[in-house]
Amino acid sequence: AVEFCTIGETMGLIGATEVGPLRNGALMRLGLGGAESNVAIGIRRLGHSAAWISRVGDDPLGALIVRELRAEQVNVDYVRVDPGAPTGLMMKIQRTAAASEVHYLRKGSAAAHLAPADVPAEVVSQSRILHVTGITPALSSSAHAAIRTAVDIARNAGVTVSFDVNLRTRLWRDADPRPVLRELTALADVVFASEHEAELLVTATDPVEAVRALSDLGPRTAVLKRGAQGYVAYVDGEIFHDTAIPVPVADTVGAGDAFVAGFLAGVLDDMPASEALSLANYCGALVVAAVGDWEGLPTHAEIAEFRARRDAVSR
Ligand code: KDG
Repeated sequence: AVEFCTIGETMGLIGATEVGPLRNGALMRLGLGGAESNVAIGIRRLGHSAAWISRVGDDPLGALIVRELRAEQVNVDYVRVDPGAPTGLMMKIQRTAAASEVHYLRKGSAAAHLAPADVPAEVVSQSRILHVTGITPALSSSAHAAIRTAVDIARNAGVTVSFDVNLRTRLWRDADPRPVLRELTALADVVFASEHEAELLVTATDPVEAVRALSDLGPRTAVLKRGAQGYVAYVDGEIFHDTAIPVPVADTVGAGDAFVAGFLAGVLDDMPASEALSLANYCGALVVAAVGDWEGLPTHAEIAEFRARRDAVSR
């Protein structure tokens, strides 16, 4: 059995290697990215088994994604190769040195065809944590149904359900994301949200009120991810908070996924909340300090080294 499983879309990712608008052309580097598989990689690097459930197209991007995740020792046994639709693609540019911009070519992608039959019930029910995000229900109604199926299986089996709100405005177009995201929050044991996402779901005047209000929707644990300002968390009735660990920022995309991976790995290690949150904070910092959505995800050894030599050169 795998300890952690997640379901969602991973896309090819072409990222500009220079700053500026895309329309003028730019040198691009090909990789991959997807919120859920980013978390799976992070959990795996922290020493736990992880499965990523999805669909990819029968094309080189799909092959690249599966190959790379396998290289990260993420279980890809439950990834279906869909001959009828392409793997999605996302383009990431730095419009200015401080601001990333993401464009999607994912409509009708293989992962948008995810459906309840793609969910391996035995894998989900035998895991300790199922992680889903608010991206998947925005892909299609069958993808929405697939994560509902996974969540129902997990809940019935007593598996911890983790939900990252991950609002992607461009995917919702004219639809109102709130009822769907609120419902998934209510079904989760652990919810992660940015301040903006929390504002969408609950009414609160400060971060502490926001995490309490999110928890009132259902989850025992609610975590507000606040970028450089760090986090505020409500865990089993107790408030925890800290600022982010300061690092030279290379690329902020993926910081949230790294935070989630660190926290959930801490849960799998049965760490007290304060320790799991600290691990999460280090994971966020180390991803922000590296280019790429997931490449900087650390191992425990890398975190220890970073803590020991924050300002020194490691030789
Ligand atoms: O979460 C960071 C990115 O990797 C993620 O945003 C890509 O899955 C992605 C999406 O749908 O935007």
